[in-house]
Amino acid sequence: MAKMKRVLTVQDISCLGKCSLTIALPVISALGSETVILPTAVLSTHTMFSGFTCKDLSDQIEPIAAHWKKENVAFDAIYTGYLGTTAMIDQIRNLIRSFRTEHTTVVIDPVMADNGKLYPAFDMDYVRENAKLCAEADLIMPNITEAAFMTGMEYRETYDEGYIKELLSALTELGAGVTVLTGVSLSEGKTGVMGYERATGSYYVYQNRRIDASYHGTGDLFSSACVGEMMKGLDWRDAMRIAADYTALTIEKTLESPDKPWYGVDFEATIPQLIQMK
Ligand code: PXL
Repeated sequence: MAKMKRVLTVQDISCLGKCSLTIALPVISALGSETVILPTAVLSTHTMFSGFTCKDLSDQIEPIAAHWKKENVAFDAIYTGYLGTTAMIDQIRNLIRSFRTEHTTVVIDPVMADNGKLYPAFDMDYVRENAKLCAEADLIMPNITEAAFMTGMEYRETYDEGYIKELLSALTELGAGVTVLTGVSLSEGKTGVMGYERATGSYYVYQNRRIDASYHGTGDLFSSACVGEMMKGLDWRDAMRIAADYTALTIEKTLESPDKPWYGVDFEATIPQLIQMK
């Protein structure tokens, strides 16, 4: 049996709300990797609820990292998501530099915006810091809104492949070897991803059925599934394809739920299928 991979995922923990760590930990674990977590903040809920509490954990990052160093801990992947503050981004850059080896895959999902708007806690300083952080990554996976903010390009709701290629080219300038744009819809009734690999100059497009529903945490679900699949040894293109299929299936399953949860998807119900996906 191959040695188990170890992933460090760095994101907030929203106690209620099915996003960030409450998705990354079960999904990556289910795909067979040891999942080490580093919570950047503890929130009562994700930020789409009103009145959420938030305790920033920036004073914990360095002592935790120092302890891991003492224990000689190493990671096969470091995957970051929602971080919370510009100061936190700076700390996480140091953490990545301190723990990455030539065998570590660094995946950055610059979680900060969707549907043309920044999430409540963020401003343009946060955008600029995230754009700088992308230089540390082997692979980045922003959505179109995050890509537009980070590159200064116009955000468009209707677009063609030319616009997506321009965004990918501007994102590649941020420094990562592979850039994947999520939520890319290239024809009526379809949605998926489009990626670009700097080393080969090649594009990858995957389009799936588009389900007319918008759920919180689906970006985190997609990214976590990608990371988990890549740790199984899959090429990034296959990982994206499976993650897109899993996300679509999970949204469909959630729509069938009698509870109609508005705040998150029923990914727990589709984990058995994820494990079988090829
Ligand atoms: O799913 C992204 C996300 C993660 N963490 C928190 C959030 C959000 C999106 O709003 O609020 C706290």
